[in-house]
Amino acid sequence: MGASASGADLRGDTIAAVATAAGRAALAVVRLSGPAARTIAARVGVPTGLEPRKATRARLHQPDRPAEPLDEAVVTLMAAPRSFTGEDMVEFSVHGGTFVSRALLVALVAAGARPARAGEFTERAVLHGKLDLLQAEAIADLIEARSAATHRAALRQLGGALSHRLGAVREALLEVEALIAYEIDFPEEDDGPLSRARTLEAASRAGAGIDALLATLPSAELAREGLVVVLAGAPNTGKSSLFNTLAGDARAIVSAEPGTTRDALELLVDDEPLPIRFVDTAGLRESVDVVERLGVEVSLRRLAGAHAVLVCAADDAALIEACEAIAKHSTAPRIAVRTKADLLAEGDVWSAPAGVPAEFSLAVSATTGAGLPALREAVRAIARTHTPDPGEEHPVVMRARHVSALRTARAEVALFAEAWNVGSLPAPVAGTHLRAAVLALDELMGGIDAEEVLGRVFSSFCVGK
Ligand SMILES: Nc1nc2c(ncn2[C@@H]2O[C@H](COP(=O)(O)OP(=O)(O)OP(=O)(O)O)[C@@H](O)[C@H]2O)c(=O)[nH]1
Ligand SMILES: [Mg+2]
Repeated sequence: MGASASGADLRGDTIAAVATAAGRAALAVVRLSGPAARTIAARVGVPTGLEPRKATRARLHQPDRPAEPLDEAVVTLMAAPRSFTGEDMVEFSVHGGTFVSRALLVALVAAGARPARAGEFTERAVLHGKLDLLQAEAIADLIEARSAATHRAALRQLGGALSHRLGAVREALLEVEALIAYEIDFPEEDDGPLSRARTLEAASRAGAGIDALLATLPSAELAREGLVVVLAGAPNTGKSSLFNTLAGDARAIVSAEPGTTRDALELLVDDEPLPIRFVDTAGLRESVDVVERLGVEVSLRRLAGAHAVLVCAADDAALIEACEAIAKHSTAPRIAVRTKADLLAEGDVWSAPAGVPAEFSLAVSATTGAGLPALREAVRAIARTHTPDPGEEHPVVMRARHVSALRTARAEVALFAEAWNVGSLPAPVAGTHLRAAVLALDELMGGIDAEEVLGRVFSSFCVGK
């Protein structure tokens, strides 16, 4: 395994890397992992006989040259197998910035370590059975997380929720295999239709388990991409101004000239239960201007993909009209937004006109910020209709790798059920589909010696992780 691109040498190799991002910072972390970790650490000044898990101060120096200091650091030994990688690990908290950590890495390499490849620490954790492959991917997702929703999904996967669900599906498949093995071995003890039905029932349970996981794809995508909320309406109704207020920044050009916005602008705002992707679009009208017409086409396209629409208009009659017009282009829930509420007569409390064809109605002012909390709340209410009950443990499939393995497994289960149902194939042949399904799941969880899979997964990791 040691010669391959992905397989770590589980015996000889000790790896080192800077685990924190380069740049000006108070601290940086350098990690060392492998059987020679203690010896190599000692060569750069770490006291010998460190007590595991106890932070110890050390005066680090060039290998075997105490007169050439590197840094005053805090060093912690995690002894095998109770470490992240399952090997002896030494973690150095050194002073931040780019120089000290790089110099220590060079010193560690001079003392006998090898610079780690991207994701190699986590790969070792997988190879030592500390994590399965799905949990390892969850670490990468956790590092990449940009919203509370993706953070939550990654933590759930790291906690083993997805592995657990897949394990249950795998168990169901093994049960089917056991049932047909019994038939193959003892054909004379034919239980007839009863055992055939039992086998099919177990296969359909496994199939349903896979379907349930595949059904989480849209919610995983929403967590990553955000709920798409399109601001739409006639020109000059204040869409871009509202967009800017939501962004807290002058992102879109605003002017008293109708037809200002041409291209769609996007803004991703983290929120609960989902991040929100606000999209400002060109005002909808018939125009002779070619560019504006193209802009309107973009608006209509974005409307078709919206999860919710903020229908903007600056007076009540126009608001009703705009809601009706938008309904032709989007079936998503509408929030009727009466814009420029600061222009209402003083003391006037706006109430939605009767029969406005929208799920929510409210008045906002981009100028004063009035009505924005209600708008955010209405958007949240729509987001909640797209998320499962937060009280439940819902693992989701996040990656193309998961989807493709699950689809393979699902197709094989279906092929098995079909062959079994019509009795067209002898049991051992039908059983090959079950094996293929189990193998797809094993590859997904990293349960088999799949170096290629490991290589593919870990190449996208950060160095030092
Ligand atoms: N008083 C007041 N004026 C506003 C408000 N929002 C926008 N306006 C004004 O309305 C005009 C149009 O604003 P925009 O935000 O460019 O409108 P738009 O809907 O994006 O227009 P198009 O891009 O042309 O479709 C500008 O003169 C803004 O200053 C508001 O809340 N109060
Ligand atoms: Mg605009």
